[in-house]
Amino acid sequence: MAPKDQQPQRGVMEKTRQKTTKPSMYKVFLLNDDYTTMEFVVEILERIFGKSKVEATQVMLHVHRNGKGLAGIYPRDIAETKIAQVHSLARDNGFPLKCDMEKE
Ligand code: TYC
Repeated sequence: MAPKDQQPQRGVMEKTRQKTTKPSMYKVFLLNDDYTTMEFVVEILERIFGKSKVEATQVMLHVHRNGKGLAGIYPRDIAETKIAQVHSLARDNGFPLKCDMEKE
């Protein structure tokens, strides 16, 4: 038998292990179109994405001018739910507003 100080230690956790993993995050983008009103897009950004009126207006104008803009960054299931809410509200109001998501 090897001397005690050369034997492997048993039952001792040497390092604390990270048990949790961070969820992958997804960017949700609003897409421009020619028919959805600016007011409706601002309302969506306030109601669904929690933006202030000022922020919502800035994002809406960015989308209007550049074709696409960031509405928020969320874990996958929350991003998917927000997109479904936007599409449903847009459809109900007769607007073709679309959004999509992309892994961060
Ligand atoms: N381009 C639209 C208009 O001129 C406004 C708009 C902005 C539509 C952002 C969609 O995601 C959008 N009425």
